Amino acid sequence: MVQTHVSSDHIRQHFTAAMSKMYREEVPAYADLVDIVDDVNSETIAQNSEVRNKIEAEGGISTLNAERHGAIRVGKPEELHILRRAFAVMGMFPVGYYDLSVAGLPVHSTAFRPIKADALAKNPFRIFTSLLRLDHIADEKLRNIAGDILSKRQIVTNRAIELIEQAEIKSGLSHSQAEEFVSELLETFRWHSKACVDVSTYKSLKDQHPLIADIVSFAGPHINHLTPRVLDIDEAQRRMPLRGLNPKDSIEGPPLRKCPILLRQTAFKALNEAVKFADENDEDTMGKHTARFGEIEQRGIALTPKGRALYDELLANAKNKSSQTDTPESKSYFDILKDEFQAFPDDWDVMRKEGLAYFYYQLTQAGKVDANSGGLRQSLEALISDGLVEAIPITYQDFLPVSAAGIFRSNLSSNDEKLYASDANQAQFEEDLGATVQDPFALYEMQQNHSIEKCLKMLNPVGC
Ligand code: OOG
Ligand code: NI
Repeated sequence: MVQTHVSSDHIRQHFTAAMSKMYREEVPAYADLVDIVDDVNSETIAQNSEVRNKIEAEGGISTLNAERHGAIRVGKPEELHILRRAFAVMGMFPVGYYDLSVAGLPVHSTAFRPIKADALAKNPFRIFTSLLRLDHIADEKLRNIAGDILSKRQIVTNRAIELIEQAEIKSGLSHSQAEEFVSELLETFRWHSKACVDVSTYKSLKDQHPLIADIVSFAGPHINHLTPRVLDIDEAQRRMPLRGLNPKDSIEGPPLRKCPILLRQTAFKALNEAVKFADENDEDTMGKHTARFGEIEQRGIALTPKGRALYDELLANAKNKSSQTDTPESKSYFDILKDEFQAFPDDWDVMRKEGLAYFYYQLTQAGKVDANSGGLRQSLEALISDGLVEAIPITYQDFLPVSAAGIFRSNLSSNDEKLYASDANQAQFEEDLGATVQDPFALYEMQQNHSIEKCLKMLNPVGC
């Protein structure tokens, strides 16, 4: 009998739910954040019928409430490599290269995520994955110690590796194998309250950089946050302190707009958690480690390289201005940001015509009627102004290095906002990964172009 495989989308959905349950149990403050998000989302839906219809069209409240992303940090190339294979079983592929050395962080990263529009619609769960750059540890002795510790660990269970191999050979997993795979893989991301280094090693790693201590001192890459989607991030940010959560000072990304762009995100700061070091055996001598937090996100339209350049420029201006004006009567960062972004058109049609953002084109009801009668020959713009074709914003599915750096920083108790010389090394990252990372812009552009071709073909059937 041929065994039927479950879809990779199904495995990803199952994995997302299992990670969510584990993390809510591990970090009760995260469960509180999820409660805030649920409240804000149901209130927003109740108050706004346009939002309600949109959410229903996207699959309803359970799709809305599934987590959108999480993040991990791995220590060596082999770990990145095996996780790339594990995520592929769940239809998650590396997209984008993020060089975080510009923010003084000794890591570079990618995001594993679904690629196709239908897979994203079912469950867009992404894992932002950072790889430690050992060569960024200046102290040679410490670099060798860290390398030595990392060389001894295996972060994926033997059974999970067997199941990954099975999935690769057979192009999928059966239902029971998929369940076993998810529960085995969960072990990789579980928290370890016992460190695998002694307290003095921990301290010297931390002195180099808190991120290095977080990556090297434990048996595995614990999930460090999960991020649900919230429909009103400003309101959720306001509510955090009311539930005893300590939010970071400002929301990362663009300001609030009528036509949302890219990604806005904020987090409650990482908790100071008790850990036991390898040389401690008495509860009283428990040490502390800061790693795990909770985040929320709200996404807008994907920008073209031109739109992204404008976004980067305006954001940099706002950051510069706010660091120069540090008097009590000076404007808040939020007001400066809002002022700067006046220069970014807040109108779908203008953004589209100026080539600032990506859109998905589809036939309107009238367009469908015309397609059946055939014979038209018009440009895309004419078809849009005649009401035969409509342009729908394509949602941004990726991350933003400046925002990511802000999220890292607020959770490492570091206020260092300096920019460092870039030390990007995508080629090395891809070699360690064992695959190339896909270019996010190319993915959005392809989606946009396919949709245009489809519309034109349906409306201009004669010879084009
Ligand atoms: C990852 C921070 C990046 C985001 O949402 O930008 C991130 C980390 O702290 O490991 O998750
Ligand atoms: Ni995040």
